Amino acid sequence: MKNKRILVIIFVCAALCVYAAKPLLLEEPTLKSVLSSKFLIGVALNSAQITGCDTNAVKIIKRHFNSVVAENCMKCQAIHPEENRYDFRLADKFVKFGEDNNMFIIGHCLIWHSQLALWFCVDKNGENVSPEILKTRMKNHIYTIVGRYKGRVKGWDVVNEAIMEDGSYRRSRFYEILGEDFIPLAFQYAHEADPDAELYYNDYNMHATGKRNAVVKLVNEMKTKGLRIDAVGMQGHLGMDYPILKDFEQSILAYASTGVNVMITEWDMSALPAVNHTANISDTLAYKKVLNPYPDFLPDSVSKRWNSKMADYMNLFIKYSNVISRITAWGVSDGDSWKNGFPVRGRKDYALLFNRKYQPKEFVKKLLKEPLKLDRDK
Ligand code: 9MR
Repeated sequence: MKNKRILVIIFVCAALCVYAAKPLLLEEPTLKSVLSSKFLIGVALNSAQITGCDTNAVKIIKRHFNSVVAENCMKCQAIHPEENRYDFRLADKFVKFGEDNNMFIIGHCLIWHSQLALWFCVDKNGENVSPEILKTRMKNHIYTIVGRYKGRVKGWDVVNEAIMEDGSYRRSRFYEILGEDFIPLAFQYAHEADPDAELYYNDYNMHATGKRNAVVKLVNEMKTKGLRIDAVGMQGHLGMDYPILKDFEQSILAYASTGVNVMITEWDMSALPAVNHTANISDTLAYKKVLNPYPDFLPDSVSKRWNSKMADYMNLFIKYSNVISRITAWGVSDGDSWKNGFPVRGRKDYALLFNRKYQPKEFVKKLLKEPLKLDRDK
């Protein structure tokens, strides 16, 4: 009898333990659970993820992120390859993916000199079209794409990479034909196409003083003209020794001073040394080693430094979460990163938040364990 009672007590205790442990398991921290009070945490999706082929990545995306951006499928070359032909197949799937998973969906990007369909700025003879024709083409392009996803895509990178580090305008065909006006015009068309959508200017090397001043001027001028601009996107393509954190911080403050939000878009950090194209190395093997120093794995010492630098940046973003409204990683796991082939084909990089086995990097693990208290681990 006594034994039976003990057995019952053990059974009840075990059941209670299982019951108590269950919610704990369910509530394991995720990036979005620890950061959602600070900012949106987003990720760029490639075609294997959008179509669901990369099931490991899809699990991570659904679990950790609450915002998505199209890495490539909304670029002009992909979505509008010919003047009278759009290809929405992948972009439609991308938007559906975001909606099905309750995510804040970002469209990237409407006007960009790169990945621009060949027809866009030229006539049959390859000569620049007139300002009027280019305006009409831009308007059709923006109205059609933004209009199609009206109310579903919540924010657009309207203009991408139009200003150089020294603050001058990039000599793109848009600039050649329309001068500085192409930027406000693009914002005007995007706003007309979806008055509720957020609109962003997005660029890289946004820590550079010349570019910083020019972008601040641009935003202020657009606001004076009464145009909608919601945020400046600072692409976060970082290296381990570049840029200087202080410069990046200065820029966050400068962009925020205009009254718009700041977004850290396209976040990644190359673990490889910067490529010095002028290096004079006569031995081919030595040259390959310099360009692709970690073809098998990232040594611990380098990995530690990488994690420490990424933690520094995450701490900076958290410090300014009153003005930073979104952080977006430019890919899920290291294998996805554009950095693997850049600037030299075939080199292996380790730039993202999850490794090639889809495991979180050390700084991410720490962040999940002790959110908002990332310490430097040198
Ligand atoms: O990551 C993107 C890569 O897959 C593409 O081949 C490349 C060209 O379209 O663009 C990469 O993304 C770029 C982004 O659209 C704009 N900022 C720079 C990014 C890295 O080149």
